[in-house]
Amino acid sequence: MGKQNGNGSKLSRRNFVQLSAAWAAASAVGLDPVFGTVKELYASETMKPEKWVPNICAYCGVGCGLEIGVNKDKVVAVRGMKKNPVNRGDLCLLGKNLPGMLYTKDRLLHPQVRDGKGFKKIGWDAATSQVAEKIKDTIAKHGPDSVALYVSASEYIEEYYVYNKLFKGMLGTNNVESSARLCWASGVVGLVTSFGADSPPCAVADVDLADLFVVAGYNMSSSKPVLFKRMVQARKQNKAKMIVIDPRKTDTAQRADIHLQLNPGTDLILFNAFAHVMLNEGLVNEKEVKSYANGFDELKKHVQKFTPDFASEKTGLPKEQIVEIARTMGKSQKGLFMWGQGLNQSTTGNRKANAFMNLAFLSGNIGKPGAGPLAITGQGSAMGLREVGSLPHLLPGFRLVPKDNQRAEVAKFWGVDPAKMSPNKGKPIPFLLKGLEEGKLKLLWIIHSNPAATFPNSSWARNALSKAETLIVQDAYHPTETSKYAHILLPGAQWAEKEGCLTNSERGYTIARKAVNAPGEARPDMDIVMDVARKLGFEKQFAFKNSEEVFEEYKQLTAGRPCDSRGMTYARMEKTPGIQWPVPTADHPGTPRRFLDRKFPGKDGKVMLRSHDHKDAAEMPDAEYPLNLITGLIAEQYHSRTRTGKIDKLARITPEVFMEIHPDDAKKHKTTEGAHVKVATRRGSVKARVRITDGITRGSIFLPYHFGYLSGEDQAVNSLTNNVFDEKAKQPEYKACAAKIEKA
Ligand SMILES: Nc1nc2c(c(=O)[nH]1)N[C@H]1C(S)=C(S)[C@@H](COP(=O)(O)OP(=O)(O)OC[C@H]3O[C@@H](n4cnc5c(=O)[nH]c(N)nc54)[C@H](O)[C@@H]3O)O[C@H]1N2
Ligand SMILES: Nc1nc2c(c(=O)[nH]1)N[C@H]1C(S)=C(S)[C@@H](COP(=O)(O)OP(=O)(O)OC[C@H]3O[C@@H](n4cnc5c(=O)[nH]c(N)nc54)[C@H](O)[C@@H]3O)O[C@H]1N2
Ligand code: SF4
Ligand SMILES: [Mo]
Repeated sequence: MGKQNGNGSKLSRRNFVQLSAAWAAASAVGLDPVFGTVKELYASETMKPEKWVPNICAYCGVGCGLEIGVNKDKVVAVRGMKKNPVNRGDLCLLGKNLPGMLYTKDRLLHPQVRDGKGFKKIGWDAATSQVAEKIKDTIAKHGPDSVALYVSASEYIEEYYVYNKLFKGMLGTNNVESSARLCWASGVVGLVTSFGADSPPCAVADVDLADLFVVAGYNMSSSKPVLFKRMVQARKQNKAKMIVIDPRKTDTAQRADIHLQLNPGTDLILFNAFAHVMLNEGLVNEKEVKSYANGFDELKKHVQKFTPDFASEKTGLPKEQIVEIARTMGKSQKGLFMWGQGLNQSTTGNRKANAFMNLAFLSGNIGKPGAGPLAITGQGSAMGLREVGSLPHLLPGFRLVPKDNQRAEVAKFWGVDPAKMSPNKGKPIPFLLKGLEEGKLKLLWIIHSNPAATFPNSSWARNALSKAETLIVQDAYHPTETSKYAHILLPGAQWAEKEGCLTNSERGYTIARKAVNAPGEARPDMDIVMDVARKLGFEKQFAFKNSEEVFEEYKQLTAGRPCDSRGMTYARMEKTPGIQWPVPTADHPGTPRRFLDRKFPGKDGKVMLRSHDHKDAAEMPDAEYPLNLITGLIAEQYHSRTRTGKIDKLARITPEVFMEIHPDDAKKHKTTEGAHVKVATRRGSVKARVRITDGITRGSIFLPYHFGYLSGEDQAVNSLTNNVFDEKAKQPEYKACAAKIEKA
């Protein structure tokens, strides 16, 4: 394991080179993202803070509470918040290095408009007037659905509320889309179709109780380090088993008791084979399962063809191992089933999520503490945005756009004519971009997202963005891969510079207090949108003086809904972080776990066992493109690197795109460790440095996806990926396409 020991000295470039070499040698991620001890990499304090301000990490869905150390209006330190029940004072490499993202040379400081090939500064009044006018004119000419908003899954509840109130309530279009689409859409559709509603049942504290962790397509040690560390510690105490299912021997897999290094894309076959063994060997309590689940007989019949022999042939795993693990699952009393993008980012991601949850249902691991499917979403606010309705089919309080009565409730609350609120769902981002390409969508306003870097087949996405009649980009930085295409650029305040609250993946509330003023003229995203709303004539509906007033209005709309949050206030969030909805009254303690009575939101109060067939990825390796390309994250970078890419000590660890390849394939393709190669697919090509490792299955290569074309035209990893999407959820298939390698 690539554990490094800090010796307190400053890391020189040479040390970094050594670090990088150690990193490479430890196959996947050698810097020990979980128990990392290179002091310099974790040190955040640059000056003694005068005060500490409660906030939350800007990155992943674990949602670690933290305190921001401030001195003279500058963030000089962060520390984990001890009283936050999720992280209990801990922070990972990314969390510890948050302050570095604020003070970069490329912060967007002023509103700007396109001026020839460049941009020129304008004042806020002119900028928001222009945005309002463009929206008004476009809707007058082409109707409400000719405009759209694309936001992130990392914003505050209040921001989402304001966005949705304006677009869905006042402007009459449900085109409010979010990057949650790229992130967890298949998993959420899986939850909805397995449980009958969007209902994550478990709590993070369940990891302290479990006797079995099944981790599928999830590189948790790098993507959720604080949670994974807690799992590793709990496992030791409870003598729990950890099974990791991943075609790569990731750092996570290396720490597991059993690593199932399956052939990519074959998970559904494996899960159905587990069900086959459990059902045929009498490991399932049929009467009990039927009392809370529908679809039992159908599934039993369906999985008969998924014999261990058949699964072994398809997955490449030994038959005996498949049988043994099915038995372990069947016998487990407290099994936690956790999954990530290795299942979701697929054209059949929703099916894989269903088939994975079947295993929890069949083994009785549901409706009790320490057991069940624990879905920790990718971005920090993916849960919150769903509650507030920040997707094209949703309205606040998990209400559904097409449901007349639910739409009418919201219309009444907002004081608008129900006929003005559109009954048609808005469009997911693949269709919004297609709309731009075809000239049907005229105006796109992007807040807090960088699709020109993160969307699959990014050359196509860039071309679509370039076709917009009006593209408004609201970001904390400029240039980004996306901002280049903007007509209007709006500077957003970011983490530490604004106030709001969010709920993390376990439905827990945390407040983010403003710690410092934003640089230049940057302003909170919510304030910018409200200014535009008021200029569009909705002064009365957007008379909020601050985010707390917005929250107070939003929470009234949760009355009687699954996410009832009327018992929450800012003061309560600050005093007791992590209270989980439903929390209907001020004296309600919150709800750590749901469905302990095994009464579910689905038909007859039951969950659904779903019978699915396997389908190959849209593009499989062939004679011309013989390799399967997997993309994913690395521990020290976050998404498109607009933030972590500028923190020198993080950026230097992995300065360029690398490619993991199996020794046998390296030989076959006549390449060597450290060489540069050209990785090509039917859509584009990228230059990558070769890392030879037996940690990846033969026939596949792996590239980290964080690099966009601003890192170099030949570094844009998403110019390779395939713009095909989950059949239901429309999440991209980032984990599989056909590739070849050539001499660079
Ligand atoms: N450091 C860091 N942390 C992050 C982020 C970040 O950018 N950087 N982003 C956050 C966000 S938004 C998200 S969504 C999460 C993502 O977190 P993860 O889901 O953990 O990350 P990925 O690397 O996308 O994919 C997980 C694993 O799926 C495996 N995989 C690929 N194909 C298959 C397959 O066919 N079957 C199986 N079983 N596995 C497969 C890959 O090898 C990879 O190890 O991380 C969050 N945390
Ligand atoms: N090939 C491949 N591609 C992938 C993935 C993969 O596994 N493989 N994973 C996908 C996943 S899981 C995800 S979640 C997406 C992420 O995709 P994106 O959401 O597009 O990625 P980010 O880099 O997080 O973009 C956030 C943008 O908002 C800006 N920003 C940060 N804070 C603020 C703020 O407070 N206000 C404003 N206005 N702007 C702000 C940042 O500078 C940045 O430009 O990428 C996806 N892309
Ligand atoms: S685990 Fe996630 S939320 Fe916690 S500090 Fe790390 S990136 Fe932030
Ligand atoms: Mo994500």
